[in-house]
Amino acid sequence: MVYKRVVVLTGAGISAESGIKTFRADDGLWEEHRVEDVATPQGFAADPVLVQRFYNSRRAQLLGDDIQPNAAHRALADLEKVYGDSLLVVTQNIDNLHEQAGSTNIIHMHGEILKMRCAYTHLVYPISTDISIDDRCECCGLRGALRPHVVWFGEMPLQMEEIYDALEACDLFIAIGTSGNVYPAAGFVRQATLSGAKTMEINLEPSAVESAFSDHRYGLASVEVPALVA
Ligand code: BJW
Repeated sequence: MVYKRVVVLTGAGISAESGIKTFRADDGLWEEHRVEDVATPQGFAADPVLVQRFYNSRRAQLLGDDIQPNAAHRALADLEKVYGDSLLVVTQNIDNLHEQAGSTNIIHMHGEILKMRCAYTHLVYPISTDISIDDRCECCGLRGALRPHVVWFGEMPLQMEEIYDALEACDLFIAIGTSGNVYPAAGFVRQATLSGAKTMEINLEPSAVESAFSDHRYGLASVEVPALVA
């Protein structure tokens, strides 16, 4: 591949083969939970214990021995060795599998499950264990102030200015393992197209925005991504 600036958007599908559930599959996370209950500020306000439990269990799973980056994460890390800072991975995933594989130029637009945030001061802290609503926040000393450092529906995704700057400057945009149902990420392909970039979708199946892409590869991310960057 010979491009000057590449932006790769990743979604839950890239981590599926590492053993992390996607959201919208038949056995996905939203089959087990109502989105409104666990992924909105209103859900958190109504039942913080349920929401903390949901994220505590996903954090415990991620920190278990079974979850490792797969060939797709590793292929993107290898690509960064060639492109350096000219390759930006924008992930919607809150896991740390891109980092574990060796990628360093990453934006976690929907946050990171291994961090927590004070709801009042917005200070962000690393976390490796459970968050309980009884925990006191380091910065404000209040109980119940700590929340997962993630972006719920109705909240503004992170580092949007940097992302749009990169989309305006890129000549290749690749989306991997995302259903194209959630905005603003689902709209990035249109921004990249406006910038004159080639656009490619890699997914198990056509996404909700597949017609916006100029190129498509359907199959497992662990097969298609290494094949693309080889
Ligand atoms: C594989 C595979 C394998 C599986 N290999 N592939 C009406 C129109 C437009 C927008 C809105 C609207 N009404 C409301 C909105 C806004 C709303 C929104 O988009 N709602 C939609 C439901 C319509 N968005 C927001 O509220 C966002 N904020 C916002 O818009 O702020 C205002 C703003 C304005 C202007 C500019 C900027 C901002 C915030 C969205 C936050 C989403 N949060 C979540 C939870 C994060 C924390 C957590 O993880 O718990 O993010 S929801 C969930 O969905 C999570 C994901 O990151 C996100 C996307 O899911 P993803 O990754 O696509 O997963 P799946 O499961 O859907 O798809 C997986 C795909 O992989 C499938 O296609 C499989 O086939 C494939 N696959 N195995 C290859 N092995």
